[in-house]
Amino acid sequence: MAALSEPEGALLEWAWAGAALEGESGDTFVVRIHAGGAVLAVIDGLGHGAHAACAARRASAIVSASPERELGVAELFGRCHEGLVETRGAVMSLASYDHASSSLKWAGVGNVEGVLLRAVVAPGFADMELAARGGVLGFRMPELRVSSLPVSRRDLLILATDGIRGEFWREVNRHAAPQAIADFVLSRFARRDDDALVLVARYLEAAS
Ligand SMILES: [Mn+2]
Repeated sequence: MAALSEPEGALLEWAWAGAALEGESGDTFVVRIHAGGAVLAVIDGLGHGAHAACAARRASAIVSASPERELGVAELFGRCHEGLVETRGAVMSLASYDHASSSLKWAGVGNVEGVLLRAVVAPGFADMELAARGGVLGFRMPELRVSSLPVSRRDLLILATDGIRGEFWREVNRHAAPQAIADFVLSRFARRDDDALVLVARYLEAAS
């Protein structure tokens, strides 16, 4: 599907791939670059079809439209939970890069998988899987667990809904172009009994 990448000098290069089971996908994503960093989220509206898409769109609108000073990870989850009360509900994993400290905070509610694959694996810079909490935004908000990690140039973040089989990241070529990775993951690991979406972002911290 659509190829979207940021130009040279950007904080991130990123791409996504997705497929709907039928009609409109209940999976969606947000990439929001702002002055201090970037917020990325992948959202899966419960079930599939129009009601799932409606819930996912509402969460994505909240993350996209929140004022910049209110982009804290816990705040965003709280606002999505409140905003989704009248919907079918959604699960979400979200990562927030802070450019000044070269760090990333991430958290998940429900089963959107997140992995951080290091460009160079070193002490303190191991590959990481996001420890998401069980729950559904709009219905049951767990106590959020926000983790903070240092990030290095060219580290790769991948967020994928449960329409993608969970072991996908073990077979990814972490040095490939984001669109090539997204297309590979979708074509090889989509379960084909659910909507599927994968978002791939490489951190391009400005060389100093
Ligand atoms: Mn799903």
